[in-house]
Amino acid sequence: MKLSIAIADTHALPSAFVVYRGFEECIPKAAALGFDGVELALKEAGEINERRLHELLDENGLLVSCISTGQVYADTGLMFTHPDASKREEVKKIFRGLIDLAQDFGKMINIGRVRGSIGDRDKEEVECIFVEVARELCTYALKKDVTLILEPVNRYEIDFINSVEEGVELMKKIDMPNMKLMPDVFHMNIEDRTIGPELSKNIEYIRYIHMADSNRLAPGEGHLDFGEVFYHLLKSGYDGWVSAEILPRPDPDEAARQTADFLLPLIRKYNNDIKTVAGRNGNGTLAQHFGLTNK
Ligand code: LER
Ligand code: MN
Repeated sequence: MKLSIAIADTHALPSAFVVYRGFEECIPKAAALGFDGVELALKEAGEINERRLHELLDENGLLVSCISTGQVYADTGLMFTHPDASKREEVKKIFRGLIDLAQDFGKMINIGRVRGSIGDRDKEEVECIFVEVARELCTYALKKDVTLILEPVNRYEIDFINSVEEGVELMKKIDMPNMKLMPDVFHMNIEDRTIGPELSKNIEYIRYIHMADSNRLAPGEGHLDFGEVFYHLLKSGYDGWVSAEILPRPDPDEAARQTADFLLPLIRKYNNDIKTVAGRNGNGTLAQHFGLTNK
């Protein structure tokens, strides 16, 4: 398991939901705290100076974990399920550019609110459009070894694909090998019956996980049971990225530090033990594994 943190460049919209702003200043800071990678929040591929980003990542020994696309929606209002087909062509073009970029940076692109909402339309009609667009982009991305990761987002932000269960239904309908899920435990805390068991049950679809506490502060600053989350991930053998997508409070540096202080020791333990304990279901000693839970 590797740990990442959400970052945008200095010119990103105020609404970009990231901890850090500014690649030059913050990539070295993330490395110094012990993060393995950065999650890039972009609105289009042209924002990136690829050569300089490569240099910065190499100098600091960091990877790009994935490219996130909330700003595509926030900046342009474009969405996969836009009723106007010409607008759907525009969003597909932006995504093809991001897929090309992701070949070199992380090989994963998220689909969050850019999927669009149902509003007063028929749910099945919206779903059909979504499946068609997602399949087309997956077909393009497959040739480039890039995976699209769909993020269930809670009902207070969007009315389409709120829970992991709904995300899994869509995975089955899209039926492409490079279409996977990106659960966010903050949204799961609102929408799903459980967090750890739900992740474990659907692990075959899960390629990436957003971490934030119940109040969207750094893990450890709210009341989510991360011991339970890590326990179930360990049992199911999850070995992918987890990424801190939290409010930059009390300030970005402190939020990043709190995240590293809380998650890095857990992840060290996790990586030590995953080889020996993965797959051993129902072992009572695992329940206390992380010293945070007795569930
Ligand atoms: C995006 O990853 C997300 O979790 C959304 O809540 C941002 O609005
Ligand atoms: Mn998220």
